[in-house]
Amino acid sequence: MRIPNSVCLVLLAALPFAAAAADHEVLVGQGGNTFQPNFLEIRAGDTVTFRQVAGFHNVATLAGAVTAFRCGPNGCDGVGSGNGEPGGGVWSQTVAFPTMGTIDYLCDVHGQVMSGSIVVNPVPVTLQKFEID
Ligand SMILES: [Cu+2]
Repeated sequence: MRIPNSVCLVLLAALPFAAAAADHEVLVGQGGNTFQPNFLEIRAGDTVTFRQVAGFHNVATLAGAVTAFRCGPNGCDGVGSGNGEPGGGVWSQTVAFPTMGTIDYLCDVHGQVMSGSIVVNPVPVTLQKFEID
C-alpha cells in the first residue's frame, strides 16, 4: 500500500452558490387589510412582488430598514418618477432585497393592523472542489 509522502491541498474553493434569484409574491388587500403571507423568508438577491388585489393600500418600510421602500399604484419612491402613495385598484410592484436582515413594513393607511416582515437570509456557500494528492 502506497502512503503518500506528501499531502498536497490542490484546490479549496468556496464559491457562492450560483442559485438563480427567486421572486416571491405578497398579496395586498386579499380579503381585507392584509398582506398574505405577512411573513416571508427569502435569500439575499431575491425579489418580492407586492400585488394589490383589492382595497386602498401601499407598502412602506419602517424607519431604519436595511432595504427601504415605499410602493403603491404609482410606483415606488425614488424609482424613476414613481411615488409610493397609497391607492386603489389592482397593481403590483417588485422590490429587490440584496442585503441580509429583517425588514418590517406596513400599509400607511392601515398601520400596524396591516403589516408584515421579510427575513433576508444569506446565500448559502457551497464547496465547489476539494482535491488531495
Ligand atoms: Cu392598507
